[in-house]
Amino acid sequence: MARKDPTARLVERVRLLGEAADLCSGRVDEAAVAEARRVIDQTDRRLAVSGDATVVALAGATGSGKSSTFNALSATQMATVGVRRPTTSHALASTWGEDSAEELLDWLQIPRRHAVERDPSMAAALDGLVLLDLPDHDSTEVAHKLEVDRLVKLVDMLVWVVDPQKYADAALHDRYLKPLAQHAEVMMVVLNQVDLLSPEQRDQCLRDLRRLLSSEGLERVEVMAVSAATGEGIEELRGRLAGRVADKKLAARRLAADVSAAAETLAAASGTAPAAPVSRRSVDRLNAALAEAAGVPLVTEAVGNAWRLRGGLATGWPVLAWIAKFKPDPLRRLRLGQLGAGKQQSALDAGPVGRTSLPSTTGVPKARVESALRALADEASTGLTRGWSDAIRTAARANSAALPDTLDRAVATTDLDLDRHRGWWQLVRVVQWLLVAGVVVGLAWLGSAFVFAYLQLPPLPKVTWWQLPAPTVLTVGGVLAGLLLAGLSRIGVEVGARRRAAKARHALRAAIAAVTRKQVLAGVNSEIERYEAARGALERLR
Ligand SMILES: Nc1nc2c(ncn2[C@@H]2O[C@H](COP(=O)(O)OP(=O)(O)OP(=O)(O)O)[C@@H](O)[C@H]2O)c(=O)[nH]1
Ligand SMILES: [Mg+2]
Repeated sequence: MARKDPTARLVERVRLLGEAADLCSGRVDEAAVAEARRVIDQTDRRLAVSGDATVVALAGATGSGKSSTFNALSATQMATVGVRRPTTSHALASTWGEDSAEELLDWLQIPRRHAVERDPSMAAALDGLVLLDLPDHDSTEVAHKLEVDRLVKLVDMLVWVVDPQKYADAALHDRYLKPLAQHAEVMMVVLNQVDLLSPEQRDQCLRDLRRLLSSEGLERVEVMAVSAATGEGIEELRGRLAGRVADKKLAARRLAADVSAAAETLAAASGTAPAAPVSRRSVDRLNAALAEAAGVPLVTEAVGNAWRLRGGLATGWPVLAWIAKFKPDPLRRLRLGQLGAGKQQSALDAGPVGRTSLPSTTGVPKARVESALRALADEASTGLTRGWSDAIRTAARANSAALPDTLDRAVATTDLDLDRHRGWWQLVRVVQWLLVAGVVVGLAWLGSAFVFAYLQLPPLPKVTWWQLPAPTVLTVGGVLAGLLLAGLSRIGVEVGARRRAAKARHALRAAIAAVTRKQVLAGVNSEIERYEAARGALERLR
């Protein structure tokens, strides 16, 4: 309902208060939240229909004189008063006051409307009144009844217009009055056409009507006698309506005050200090503690050592390198990346990832994680009220039970990038084996020369390279070159090992930072955002 008046503001304020109450729920003193909700509920109910306009409907049986009363009250001939029954088939509206009730009437779906010129006798007393002339509720026309039933639920006040013949009609009492007994405060019964009665008959009639209403639990309903034809009692009826209009305006003002008070209470309970975002330092500290707890130093060392071992095996002098075969591979021992097994899986995806054999987090690293978590939560909740800081602490630790497993999974699924950068190992290996072959050929050659000499056979033809005998060059040179190549390769492997270790550390740290973001920071930040949203809403309400 967007009437361009203080009501629209009130509606917006109620919305903000509702938003704040929802956000504060569970984080702030429940009494303050409950009070805000109570005020919202009450205001909503009052505002739902009409803001601070007062919608009064004239309802009743056909021919009771609703349209005549409507005309009398609005001093117009807007409504058709007919002899043929029923006469009125669509609701009709008259509005009083400066504020446009267009949207309200659109919402009520009443296309026929009329703005009443200011009534000099009442001055501004009726400003805000929206008077409806309804069709008859006991109509032979089903549509009339539906229209009445629809509007009865929406209006602020119902004025039941009855006539001396049909005031006790069961259709009215059983279908409307009795079921609406809870709403006695917002109903009125007007006995019309009293000009047709003698004073005694009138008293008799009113007494009877009151008795009937009392028997239905409606003793508090106002009863009046009027005559739309002569104008008797109309002024008094207007006076009563003016009273209702004033009540509603007063109520709207009081509601506005209630909303402010509830907002104030909620703001005090929730806190007004801005929340500090989590600092880079706290996050770094937590990441470092988690990296240690997850065994990142252990893994990076193993990466370096595994590279050295594997590089040594591939590029070392084959005659000696086989000894290294008996050394266990440090990464396989941790059940981590094997060369050639590049894995790219998110640490948070559930999936069959075997646990690593890294030692589980206990003792000092665990205590360090705890304290880093606590420091981060403390920092994020500085200056906040108890409920909010508790919520932030809870959020920071929400996933801490699963944290060791999540971290282990993060480590296990990090691509340690051990597949690349080792093409040259194969080349060196081929050269090494060629050199070994050279040595074997040299040795065989020397051996056969020795056997030939021993058996005094003619010597083998002499081949010399660089003025040295070829078999000697092959044998000694092969060994020396193999050892030299192994030595040079070792330098290359060492450089690679350091680079791999550094890269693995980097990748593992990134994986752990992702775990921190999802498992810790997301919860903390959403709590901070929630606090800020509540604070923003309450700030705007002040
Ligand atoms: N004598 C007398 N006749 C009245 C009075 N009020 C209304 N009437 C007459 O009663 C008849 C019905 O009046 P309406 O105002 O059309 O009644 P209604 O309740 O609007 O009827 P529907 O539109 O059919 O539901 C008309 O002939 C009016 O002239 C009154 O106070 N005194
Ligand atoms: Mg009518």
